[in-house]
Amino acid sequence: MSEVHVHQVKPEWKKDALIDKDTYEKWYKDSIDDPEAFWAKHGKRIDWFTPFTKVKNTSFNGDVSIKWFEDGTTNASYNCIDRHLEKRGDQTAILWEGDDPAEDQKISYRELHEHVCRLANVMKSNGVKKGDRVTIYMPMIPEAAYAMLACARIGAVHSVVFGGFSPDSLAGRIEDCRSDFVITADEGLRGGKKVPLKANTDKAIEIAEKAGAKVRNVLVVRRTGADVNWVDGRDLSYDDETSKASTDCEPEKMNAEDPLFILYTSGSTGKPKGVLHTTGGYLVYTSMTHQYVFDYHEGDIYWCTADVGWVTGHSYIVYGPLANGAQTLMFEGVPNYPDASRFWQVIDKHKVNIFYTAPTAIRALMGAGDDHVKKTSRKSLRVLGTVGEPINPEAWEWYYKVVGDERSPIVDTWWQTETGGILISPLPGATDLKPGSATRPFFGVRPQLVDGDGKVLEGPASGNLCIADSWPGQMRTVYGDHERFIQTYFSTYKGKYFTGDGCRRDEDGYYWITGRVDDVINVSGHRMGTAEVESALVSHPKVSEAAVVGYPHDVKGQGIYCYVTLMSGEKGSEELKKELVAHVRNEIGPIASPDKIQFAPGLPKTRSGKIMRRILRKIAEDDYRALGDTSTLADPAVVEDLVENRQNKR
Ligand code: 6R9
Repeated sequence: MSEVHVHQVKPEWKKDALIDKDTYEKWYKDSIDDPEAFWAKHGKRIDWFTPFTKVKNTSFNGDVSIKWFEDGTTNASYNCIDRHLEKRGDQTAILWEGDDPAEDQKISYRELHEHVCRLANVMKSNGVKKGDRVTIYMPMIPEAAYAMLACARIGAVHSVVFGGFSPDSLAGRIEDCRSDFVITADEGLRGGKKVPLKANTDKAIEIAEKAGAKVRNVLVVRRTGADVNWVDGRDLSYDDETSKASTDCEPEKMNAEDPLFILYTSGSTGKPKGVLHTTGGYLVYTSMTHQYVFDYHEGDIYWCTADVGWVTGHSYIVYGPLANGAQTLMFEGVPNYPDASRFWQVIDKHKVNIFYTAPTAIRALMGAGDDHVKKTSRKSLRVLGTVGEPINPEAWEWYYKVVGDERSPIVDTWWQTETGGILISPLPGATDLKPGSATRPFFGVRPQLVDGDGKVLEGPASGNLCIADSWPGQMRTVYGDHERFIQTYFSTYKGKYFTGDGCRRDEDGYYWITGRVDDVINVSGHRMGTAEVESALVSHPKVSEAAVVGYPHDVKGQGIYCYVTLMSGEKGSEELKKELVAHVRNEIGPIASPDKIQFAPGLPKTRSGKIMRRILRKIAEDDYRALGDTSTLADPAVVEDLVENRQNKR
C-alpha cells in the first residue's frame, strides 16, 4: 500500500469546534456503554408533543424489530419549521439557486411555513390522509421540499422518485407502494436541458394502472411553463390550488414510529426495495449528525449538492438542516453548467461555509483543470464533505488543496439509504484525517468486521462491514415485505446488520470502505443493481441473455460493463449497441446507461448454470491474466472468446 498522508486536526479547526478529541472519545464511550442514557439525552434535541419515556427497544434477531422513543409523539414538519418561527421567522430557510445563474430565491422560515401549510391543505382537501403514500417526482425546486414537508405535516408517507428515472421506473415505484397521489412539475431544467416530467408521469400512470394501480390526482407545479397534456378531473394545478388554500394547517400528532417516508433503492437481487424510515429516531439522528459532522454553527450557510431523489437529499438538504434551523442551499443545476466553475461561483455568490458533494463530481471537476477553481475566492468555506462512494486519495488531496486551499477539513461520510444518516465520518475538530478513509464511527455506532464464516475480526483487519447494534436513524423495514428486510440485512450474519460493503480497519481503528461485496455497483455515487440492468437488457427482443458487472472508471468510480448474448440469427453491430444503450436508458433512466457492451456467444457458467461473475469482472477490468480457476466451468472455451473480444484493452 502507498503511504498514507495524515492530516492532523489544525488548531483553527479545533478552536470553535463543537466536538474536540476528548469530547469525541468520551461521548463515544458513553454512547456504547449506555445507549439508553445517551439517546435519552440526545433524543430531547427535537421537540416532542408527548415526551418519550421509552428510549430503545430493538432486536436484530428473529423477526427483527426496531423501535426508538416509541411512546413519544412529534411531527417532522413542526420540527423543521414551526419551532423556528419565533426566533428565526425571517431568517432564510431555503436558499434556492436555479439552473440558470441569473435565477435564485430566498425562502424564509415564515414563508416556508406558509407554503407548506397551503400545500398540506390542498392535499387534505383532495383526500390525502395520514398513512397514505404520496409520490413526489420533481426537479430541484423549493416545491420539492414543500411537498416532502407537507406530507410530513399531515402524516402522509412520501416516496420521492429521482427526476432522472424513466416512466417505467416511476411506474414500478407508484405501483409498489400503491400511491394514489403524485406531485410533479411540467418540466425540469438541468444544465440548460428540459426534462419532460409531466409527460413521463402520464406514461408511468398508464403503465401502473395496467398493473392494477389507481392514481386519483396529479398535482403539477409550473416550472418552465411548457404546454403539457392535461387530464381533467385528475390533474390539478399547483398554482391554482395553493392560491385558494389556507396558510394554516395544524401538524398531525405522529407517533415516533409512524412512517415518515419510503425511498426505493437498489439491491443485489430483485426489484428496488422500498426502504422505510420512521419519524422520531430519524429526525433525532439526522439533525444530530448534521450538527456534529459538519460542525454546524448557527448562521452558517450550508450546501449539499445532492438531489432530493436520493437519501442524501432527504437527510442533509431537507430534514437534518431544517430541523437545526439552518440555511440550506438547494441547487437545481449541474456542476459543469454553464461551465466547470459553477460550484465555486455559487459558493462565492452565497458565501457558503459548509459544502457537501460527491467524489464523482470532484473527479470530474478536477479533470476540468484548476483554473476554473482558482479564479474564484472560496474564502467563506470552513468545512468540506464527501459522500456516495470511496474517494481516491488523489481526488481527496485535490479537494483539500485546490478547492479548500488547505484551510478546511474534509469529512468523508460513509452511510447508506438504509442507515438514514451518517455512520462513519471524521468530526472537523476531533478527527485526524487520512485521505480515503471515512475514519471513525459516529456516536452510538458499533461497526464490526466479519469474515466469510461470520467470525468477528479484532484489531487491524479486512472483512465485511456489519453494525452490531441499532442506532435511531436506521430503516425499520422494507415497505410491504418485512421478510425481505430480514433476509437482506440480518440473515448473512446472525444478529448483525450487514451493510453489503467490504472494509478494512487499520492500526488506529480507522475504517476504509473498499466498496460493495455484493452485485450492486456504484455509478457516480448512484446505486445500481446489476440484476436491474440485466433485466432491462433481456427485455430487448434481440437479446437472449445478459450479465452485467462494474469496472473501475476514472470519473464515475464504476462503469457499467454488459456482456450480451443475442438470439440465434442476430448479429452484433455498433448500431445494435447504440440501440441497446437507448433501450436501457428508456427502461431505467440515463444513470443506468451501459458504458461498454460486449457481444458474447456464451457466458461462463458453472455446470449448475450459475454465471461466474468473478471471471466477467476480471475480463472487464482487463485483468484476465488473474482469472483463477476456470476448471469448474461447463465450457472453458467461452472464456477465450470473451478475453479475445474484451472492450477495455489497455
Ligand atoms: C448515502 C449514500 C450507499 C453505498 C454504501 C457504499 C457507498 C457511500 C461512502 C461510500 C465509501 C463513502 N458509499 N458513502 N463508500 N465511502 N463515504 O450514498 O447512500 O445511495 O444508499 O449508497 O454507497 O458502498 O453501501 P446509497
